[in-house]
Amino acid sequence: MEQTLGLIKPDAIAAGHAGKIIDHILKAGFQIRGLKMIHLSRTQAEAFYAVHRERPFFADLVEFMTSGPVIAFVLQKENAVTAYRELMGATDPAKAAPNTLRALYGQNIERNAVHGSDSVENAQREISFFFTQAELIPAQSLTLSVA
Ligand code: 3AN
Repeated sequence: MEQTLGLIKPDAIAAGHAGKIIDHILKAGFQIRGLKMIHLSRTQAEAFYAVHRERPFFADLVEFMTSGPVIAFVLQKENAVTAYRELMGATDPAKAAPNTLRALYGQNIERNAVHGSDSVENAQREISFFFTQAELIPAQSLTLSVA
């Protein structure tokens, strides 16, 4: 089963949207294998977004991503990378399809509420950026047996 790395960004946490975003993700059938809240240092944010180092928005992006805590999570589902990108919607909330996380909770192309890995390869890199293998819950522990 495929895994992907998601983030709830500082704007959505500050606006009180974290609970609704997690609820939306669970209702879409994703399992959460790991979850933590972390306030990224400048060094961590620069490393996480290193591929965008040369882009004009890089300094602002790092500033924003270190302005408050983020919630990081590992999601599991069939085709999790693509499925979660679809649930998030386009990078620019104004262009995101109705009822996607960014259409519902994003403010603009930078403060767009959530992040999701864009490939299986990047998902593995981003998961290990935030989580050790020991911090991830084994899939079989996520199936509740309710008496
Ligand atoms: P996505 O998050 O949809 O994969 P990327 O990887 O192109 O989009 O961009 C990473 C992050 O950089 C975005 N989530 C957004 O916060 C920020 N960003 C992207 N494009 C712009 C832009 N033109 N102006 C400001 N910030 C941007």
